Amino acid sequence: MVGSAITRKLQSEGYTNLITRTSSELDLRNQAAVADFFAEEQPEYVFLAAAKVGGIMANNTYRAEFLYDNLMIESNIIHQAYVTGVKKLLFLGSSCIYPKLAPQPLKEEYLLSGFLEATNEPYAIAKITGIKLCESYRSQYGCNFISAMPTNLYGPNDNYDLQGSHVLPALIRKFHEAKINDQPSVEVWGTGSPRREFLHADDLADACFYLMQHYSDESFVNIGTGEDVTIRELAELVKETIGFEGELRWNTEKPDGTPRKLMDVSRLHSMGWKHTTELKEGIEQTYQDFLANEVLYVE
Ligand code: GFB
Repeated sequence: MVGSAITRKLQSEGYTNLITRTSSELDLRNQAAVADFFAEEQPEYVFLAAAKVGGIMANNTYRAEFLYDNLMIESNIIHQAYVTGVKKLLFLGSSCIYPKLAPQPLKEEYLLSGFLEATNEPYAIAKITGIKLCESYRSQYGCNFISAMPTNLYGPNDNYDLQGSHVLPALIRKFHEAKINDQPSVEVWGTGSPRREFLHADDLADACFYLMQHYSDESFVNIGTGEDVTIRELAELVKETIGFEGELRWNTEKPDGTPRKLMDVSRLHSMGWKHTTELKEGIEQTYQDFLANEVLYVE
């Protein structure tokens, strides 16, 4: 989802010499394969969006994979970017790097000030390592490697697998299927009280492009909207957008995860960047994209 959004953004800005690989073409966990790729292609600018990602259940179930895959991907790419003299690299982390009970909104300086949320601790540790790799290659070797921490994302090419996905695509699929199958209710996980912030992938891509052009400091930067909703409010919004008229059934056997993770985006705003797609409009667009690609997304 993020890689394709960044590619669309670069193409719309007129860039043509884009070097991309799918995971089946290049296994980024393989050190030798990544070294060969960098030596051969010699990229000048690197957007490091590749990662093993998923929603709360995937993170909590595949804990070893979320740690190992992400550590390998980041280490291989960041090291080879240094070896081959990449001019600039942008590493993308996640809002789950912050302590579970950090004050809200989350300021960049709260990193490593408390315990992490248990359901995604391995993923968070890998993403914190990515930040530290960028900082360390900058301080030891003078590499222009920067990091950005996006909030929860959604948009075209999201993962709609109900066990592995994040909440927004899961709700789109569930309400859509319940509507067309005339089901009386939809199961929603947890209590509905956690709060989450959602950013459209195209806004994220725009922010990444902006940072690549305008930002070259050591400290990482939050990317978000600065606004959040409860999962209950989100579910009502998706339900209304799709036009499902049945009930919500809250399954409290499923985890809530962290109670809130609202980004403090004042650093990014002070640099002159702000998101453009509001949540309601973004959900409408994403539902249209889901309808157009349903066969592809839920096969
Ligand atoms: O999006 P999500 O899976 O991840 O879940 P996190 C957000 C909230 O939505 C949780 C609830 O409170 C879920 O219990 N929820 C309700 C659902 N219904 C559903 C459903 O059908 N599917 C899903 N998936 N959730 C992830 C982290 O945390 O966020 C990652 O695990 C990463 O590490 C990512 O940081 C951005 O927001 O809780």
